[in-house]
Amino acid sequence: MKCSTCQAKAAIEIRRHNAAFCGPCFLAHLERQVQRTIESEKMLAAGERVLVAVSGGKDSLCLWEVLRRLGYETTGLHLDLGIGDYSPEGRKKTEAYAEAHDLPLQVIEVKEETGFSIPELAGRTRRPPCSGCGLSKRYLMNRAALEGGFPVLATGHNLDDVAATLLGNVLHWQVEQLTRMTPVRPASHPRLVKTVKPLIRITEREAVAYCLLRGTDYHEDECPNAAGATLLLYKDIVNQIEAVSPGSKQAFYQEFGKRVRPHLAASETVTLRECEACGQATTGEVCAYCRMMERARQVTVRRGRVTRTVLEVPPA
Ligand code: Q46
Ligand code: ZN
Repeated sequence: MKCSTCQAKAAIEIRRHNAAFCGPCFLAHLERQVQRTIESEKMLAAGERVLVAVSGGKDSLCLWEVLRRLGYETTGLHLDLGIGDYSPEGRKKTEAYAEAHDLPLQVIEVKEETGFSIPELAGRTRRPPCSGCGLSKRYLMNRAALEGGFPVLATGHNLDDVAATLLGNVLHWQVEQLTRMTPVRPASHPRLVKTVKPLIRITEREAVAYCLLRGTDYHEDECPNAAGATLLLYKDIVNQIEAVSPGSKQAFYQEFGKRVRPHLAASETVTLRECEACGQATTGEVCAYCRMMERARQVTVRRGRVTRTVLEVPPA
């Protein structure tokens, strides 16, 4: 198989584009794809400071490397979730990358910030780890971006992520979530930072190939809490369809954006206000994060026949 661009021996085939590339042409192709996404979706303006959420995995390090090469002024943001052996390794890879390229990096230790690691938070609130983790990540990343004066936060969600999420939301007709499935979430409130997903046209396999060809060392392990997640099942189903019908994955997500989402967005009428506890944007009086943390700090004390719920850990 030959490279579609230079006719050298191809290293990777991309069936949905009906193309194959040698190493250097693939790197240029992927960076071009990301730049086109950024421009067509108006994700980043020239000279804008970008906060990049980096876990240390293939997608986020691929994103950071591409943005760095495209000339954007980036700062990394790593959340140390305190998950067993998984978190230290991701943090190590992120710090090594930042140091190697002399890039600024902010690390937030969730336990230090909130009083609980993600597993402790799950135990305290009796919610699945991913539920508290997702909410904490969104909240802490938004707050870090606001406090650091960043106009935009970039995350490494790729085509596999968004196509699988779309399938899940369609299967259950989660209309509210479908409405929010946009490559760009604008800053619809002064306490919300614009978020963008520049890798939505890049698959997981391509992010891996990019990191390997660029020599970017990433954390290969998945979070232990991801095992058995329904999102993995949806990814598998989408990949099975893609294998027999190349291009379906991208078309599924892109056509949703063109044909369906505009109708949903038109009906979106959410009024945001400031959380009475923390000042972040919310639809109710107190935001979901503050309510979750309040629950985590409470313990139930039983004395004789009397049961009381008391605040055990003071607010951070
Ligand atoms: S890190 Fe957190 Fe993920 Fe681990 S606990 Fe779940 S949400 S799986 S992207
Ligand atoms: Zn709050």
